[in-house]
Amino acid sequence: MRFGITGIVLSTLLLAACAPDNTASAPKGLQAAVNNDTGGSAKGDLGPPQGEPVHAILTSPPEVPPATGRSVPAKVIVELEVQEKELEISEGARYTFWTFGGTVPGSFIRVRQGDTVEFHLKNHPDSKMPHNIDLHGVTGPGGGAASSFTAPGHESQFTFKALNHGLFVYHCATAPVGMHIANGMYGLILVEPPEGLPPVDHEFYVMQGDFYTVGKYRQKGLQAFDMQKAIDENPTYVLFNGSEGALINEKALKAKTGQTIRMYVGNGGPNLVSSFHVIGEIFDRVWYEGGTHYQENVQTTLIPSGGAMMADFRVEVPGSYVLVDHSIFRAFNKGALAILKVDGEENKAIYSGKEVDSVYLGDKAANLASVGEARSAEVSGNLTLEQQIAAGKAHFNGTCSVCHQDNGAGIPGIFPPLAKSDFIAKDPEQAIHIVLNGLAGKITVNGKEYDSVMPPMSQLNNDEVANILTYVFNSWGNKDGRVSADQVAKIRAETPRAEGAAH
Ligand code: HEC
Ligand SMILES: [Cu+2]
Repeated sequence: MRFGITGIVLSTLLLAACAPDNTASAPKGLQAAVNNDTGGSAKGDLGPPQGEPVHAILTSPPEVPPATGRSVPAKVIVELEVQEKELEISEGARYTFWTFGGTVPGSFIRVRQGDTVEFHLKNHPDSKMPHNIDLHGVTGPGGGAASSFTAPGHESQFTFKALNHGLFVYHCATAPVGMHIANGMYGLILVEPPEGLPPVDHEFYVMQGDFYTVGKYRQKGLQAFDMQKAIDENPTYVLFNGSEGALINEKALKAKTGQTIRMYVGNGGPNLVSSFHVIGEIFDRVWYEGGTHYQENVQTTLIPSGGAMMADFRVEVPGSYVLVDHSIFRAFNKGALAILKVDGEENKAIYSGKEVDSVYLGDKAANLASVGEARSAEVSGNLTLEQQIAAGKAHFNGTCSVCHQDNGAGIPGIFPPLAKSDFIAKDPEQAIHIVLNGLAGKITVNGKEYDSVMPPMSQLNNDEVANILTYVFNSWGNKDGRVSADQVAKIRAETPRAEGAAH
């Protein structure tokens, strides 16, 4: 959509008229606005490409290619290969992603306004599907889609001039379009303004997407795409960078106190709008919708499906900052959570407190490798007690520990102990019921009365409940024992659950 010059000049004048005094340079500012902002795409035609053609550096997320550093338009050659790839979507759960460049999101592309981009799209010979690409940074019908339909083992080529600067989504637009996007076929292309962007210490590439599997959240093994869930807009996963584990633990984004950070954040959808937020930070600047203007001092910013934004902020105090979609069930129950780990000196004048706790990190604070290990062992029929305990511990921390504490001691008068619990000892199987269905009313544990409520935790799958309880039974002076996923499945099937409760 383009505005007429007059309309923009008028509205700019109106804005200038109501602007506070610190825009005293209004005539000059207005001049700049007319030149840079209202010329629209026509202004982005900075003439024919100059010099030798340049090969674009493409990066995998969360890396961002270096600034182009160019002051004249160039011919830029982009070579991108579509690969259909089975990757991990969650610990021990796999999914056949369709990717641009082997990753979800696809490779980051960086060019400068006025560049002439010669785009080569390859489709790997092992692909089962044809694919194409629609770049939102292209002016022309279909954004390149019509000229880039590419069968497996083929390559197609088209050329466009990057007329508008901004941060743009690209995606596959082959039918069924929704399915191609749901399988991970999207990425970002940054068209730098001619003068470049203000320099920062770190640039990161993060992209949200929603995923639809036949199996439940965190169900292990290879998961199939669920078309009906996708049509119903009821995702199993909402993820940053295509996997629950993409940006946590050793893969967390990293920075040092005092550094400036720019995040290029896109939303591939296919369905959901993102309420993007970083817990513990305020965005100093947000180039909302990836456009020309920035808003300042923003807590949460909306990123439309098929849209993007850039945000700058400076990290002042060390610790873990949690990136979330603040539609918050998506963060804690569908995976939309990532970590920015900041190291450096404390600054008690700014923040006195402790490292972000398990309430925000959940079991993602734990290394979930043991969970995947336990799962593969179970599939092969060789699950050992030690493996179950290790996996159970990872889930206990952040799931049960918020109330019962890491050491199982509970909190006197509020949360009963699981350590040396005579309540558990009396009837271990009862513990399965308690986890699945919750517990309310008066109970006595180790001679002390509790009269409180434990919420049902039936969102945990059978493996998780089995492993957590096996860990509890073999810890803190309890008298050992073992729970199997089959036992949990049986009890789950036997107990009726209220309508609307998790199954
Ligand atoms: C939100 C807080 C909370 C969470 C989370 C929680 N519990 Fe509980 N749990 C309670 C409370 C409160 C009770 C006592 C309920 C009552 O008074 O009837 C309880 C009771 C129990 C009991 C029986 C009493 C005892 O101490 O032996 C067991 C076993 C138990 N919880 C296990 C778990 C396990 C395993 C998890 C994690 C899957 C978990 N709980 C998560 C609050 C919680
Ligand atoms: Cu495709």
